[in-house]
Amino acid sequence: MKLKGTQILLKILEEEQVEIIFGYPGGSVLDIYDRLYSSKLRHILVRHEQGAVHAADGYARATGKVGVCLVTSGPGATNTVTGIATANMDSIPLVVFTGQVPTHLIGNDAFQECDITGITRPCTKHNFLVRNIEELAPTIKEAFHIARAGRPGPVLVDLPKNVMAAEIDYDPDKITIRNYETFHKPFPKKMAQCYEMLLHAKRPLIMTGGGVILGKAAAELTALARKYQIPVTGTLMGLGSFPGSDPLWLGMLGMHGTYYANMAVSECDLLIAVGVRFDDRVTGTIETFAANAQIVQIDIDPSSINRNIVVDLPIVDECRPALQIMLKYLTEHNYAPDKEERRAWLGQIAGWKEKVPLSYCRNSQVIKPQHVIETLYKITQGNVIITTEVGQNQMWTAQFFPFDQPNTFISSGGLGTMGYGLPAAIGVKSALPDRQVVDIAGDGSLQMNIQELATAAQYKINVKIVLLNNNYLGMVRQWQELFYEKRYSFTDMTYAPDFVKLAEAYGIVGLRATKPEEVESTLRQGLAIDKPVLMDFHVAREECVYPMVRPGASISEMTLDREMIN
Ligand SMILES: Cc1ncc(C[n+]2csc(CCOP(=O)(O)OP(=O)(O)O)c2C)c(N)n1
Repeated sequence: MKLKGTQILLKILEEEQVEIIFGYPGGSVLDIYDRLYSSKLRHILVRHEQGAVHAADGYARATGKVGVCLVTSGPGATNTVTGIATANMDSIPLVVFTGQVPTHLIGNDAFQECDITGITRPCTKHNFLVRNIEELAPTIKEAFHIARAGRPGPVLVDLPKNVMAAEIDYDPDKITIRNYETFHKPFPKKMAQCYEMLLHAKRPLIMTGGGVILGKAAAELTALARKYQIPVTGTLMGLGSFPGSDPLWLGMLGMHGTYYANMAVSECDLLIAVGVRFDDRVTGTIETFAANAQIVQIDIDPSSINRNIVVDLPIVDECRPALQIMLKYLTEHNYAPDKEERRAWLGQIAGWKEKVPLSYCRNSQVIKPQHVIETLYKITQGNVIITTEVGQNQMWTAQFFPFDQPNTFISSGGLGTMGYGLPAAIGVKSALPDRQVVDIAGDGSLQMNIQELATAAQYKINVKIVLLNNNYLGMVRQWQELFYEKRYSFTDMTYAPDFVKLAEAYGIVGLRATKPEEVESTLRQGLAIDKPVLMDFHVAREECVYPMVRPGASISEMTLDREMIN
């Protein structure tokens, strides 16, 4: 059957079971958009191409499927770069289709031409420029395969206009692509080593990361920890991979980790790190990180092993089968922790928890941002998917909202992209319309992609925005307070829109709370409305996120708030 390039693209999207395309049209993709006009594929028109990529990324994080977006050449393509880099840093599977000028004009500085494969080479898992119609179908298939396979990531496919207008015989059965699957053998020797290490460990600790969520290994990790009573800490990306309300959970470690998680890492004698890459925000000074421990690291990506932290036992495998094999091995070999030793270790951790719990001033006259987050948890009982922006709002969410399920905390970890949360929430909610989806935002970040309120309004994507409005670029202000003698250089955001009026201008609902006693009622009201709602909480302006590990310090050296120390 002879088909045009545009038809082949849409056919393969259907074959790949793509449910939603997030996109924005332009000259180079007009033919594709014309096909979409009469297609059953669902397309959501965003208001900025960065929003399209973050929405596809939110969709992918919430569903575990590949997120898809479509944009035009030149500025449309360059506007996707931040979104692509965000997904790349957090290993999120995306396929980003960009229009391109016709092949004979490539290299001519043609109108809206840009070398997007060159630009995105360092921030994609892989990218392609489709040079002729013969390459089109296998390239698109391969793009989806690469996005998913092994450690996932974003793949860009650049589609010149003339290639999409050309025709070719299309037979899906004849498409062959390279196989990128990695094959894993069980590692009996390594399991024996791990067993020995556990047998000798008096103070074991599990550290869980984003790889556990991406690798769908949360159940196995939880089983391992619970069966052998091993306490668990996690990275920002790992939140939700172990139940946040389980007593074995110590919260996040690292720069804004809990006192007890950071102390446990520093004092443990065995660290089993699963699906983590030991980011510098997590480790603090490398030399002193888990200095008393032997380290086991399980990761699908060999390049993550021994890159930042040298480990004693590397296991290169997908997290799920690796943990399954480990559980089986430990069961078959009747591993059981020494009861006294384990009681002593959990007791030591309980002591740290009691000495320095996460806390804040609870009888303040102004709204504390932590209070808003805790109240959100109380009202929803955690039955909500949270996206965040970047900065203090993100850290307080990580600290004060216990995530019990994987894929419910959706945040830009590696790149730390302000402006991520709103479009990501739109992506999540469009995939899972029956779930409550809340973007916890800072006023600076929210303004970076505020235009996406129109997308939410147009498609009735009823996301809720909980704006922790401190009229500052709060996290940067915090660093200026602590390290630059309160010289608040260009972080005051007092000149801001009236967010309630702005919400109304976009056709959504705006609510405001200015006093602590209004927090709960505002949240209840906002969550109950069947429309997108922006809730503007005027919070304590100069609140800081604590604990804080100063840059260059060990994670056991934390700056604490006086409120925290019992
Ligand atoms: C696109 C982008 N630009 C700059 C930064 C640097 N940065 C990190 S946190 C932050 C402040 C965020 O302010 P806001 O969104 O108001 O959140 P708050 O910290 O007050 O909760 C800035 C500017 C960033 N992470 N991303």
